[in-house]
Amino acid sequence: MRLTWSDVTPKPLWLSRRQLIAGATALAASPALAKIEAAKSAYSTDAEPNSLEDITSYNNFYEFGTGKGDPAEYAGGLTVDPWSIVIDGMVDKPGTYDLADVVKGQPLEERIYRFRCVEAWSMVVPWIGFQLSGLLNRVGVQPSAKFVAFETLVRPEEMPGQSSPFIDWPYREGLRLDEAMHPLTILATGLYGEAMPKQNGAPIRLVVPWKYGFKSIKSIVRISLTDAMPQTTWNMLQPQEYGFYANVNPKVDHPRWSQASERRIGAGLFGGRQDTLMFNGYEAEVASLYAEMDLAKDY
Ligand SMILES: Nc1nc2c(c(=O)[nH]1)N[C@H]1C(S)=C(S)[C@@H](COP(=O)(O)O)O[C@H]1N2
Ligand SMILES: [Mo]
Repeated sequence: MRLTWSDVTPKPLWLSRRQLIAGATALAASPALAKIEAAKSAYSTDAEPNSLEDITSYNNFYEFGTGKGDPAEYAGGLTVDPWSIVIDGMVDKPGTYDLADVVKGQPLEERIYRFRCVEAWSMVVPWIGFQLSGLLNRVGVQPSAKFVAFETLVRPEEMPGQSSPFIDWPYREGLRLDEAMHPLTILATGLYGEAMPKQNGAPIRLVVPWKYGFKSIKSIVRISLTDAMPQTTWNMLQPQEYGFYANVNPKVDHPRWSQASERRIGAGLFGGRQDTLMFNGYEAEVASLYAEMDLAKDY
């Protein structure tokens, strides 16, 4: 039997100290914080999840600034309700879907996944979400479609980082269709059994656990089916350093640093370094997707 975070982690360990002290009454009083009921998944790792504090205080979300603490500091002002997603391109049922409609009928699962950033740090996150394939099947992917493109919200009034032209907003990502349909690929609407924290990409974000973290685009407002490889934010910025595929690969170094090992956030100053695994440890599940490719070339 697989264990969920609540089985393995006493609540005081994953609730941050700050929340325990300042938020105990607010937490108990808020009906919005009702636990999301989700089934356990065979795709979960047995590794110990990071604390809620780690997961919500050390973030990359450039819409709120480039510092690891900026998302936690500035994302609180983001309006996530109402929220809708445009689904367009090569689909049978294009349209603007309310978030409730996107999620409707999709079985929510807890997926405890390893998460590996291209910057060589990593975490283990107990996501709540559903398979992207479920949504794509519902809207009907046409035979001509070969890729899925994603875009994040553009709302500079609420996203202070968007006043910087460093990135050509919106933040963009993309997957090949078979990658998008893979059962490990999820749209996550929460973590630790509750709605997605804003700094982690509320109200809905992609999670592709065998790829570097930048592929897992946050706060999605558009999903487009297309026959051409989509433009993706980091590839547009630095094509020599960040490819379209961005599969975690300890044997293909970033031009400026090694990818052979990673620092597990929260694991302590000396104990936190560990070997990076091929496809972030999901090789058995996904290697067949890339059988024909030279992974050093198609990085
Ligand atoms: N829209 C958007 N999505 C994004 C990013 C971003 O800056 N903007 N950063 C990416 C990077 S580099 C990483 S490592 C992960 C971080 O996710 P986390 O903060 O939930 O750990 O989000 C990814 N998704
Ligand atoms: Mo990242």
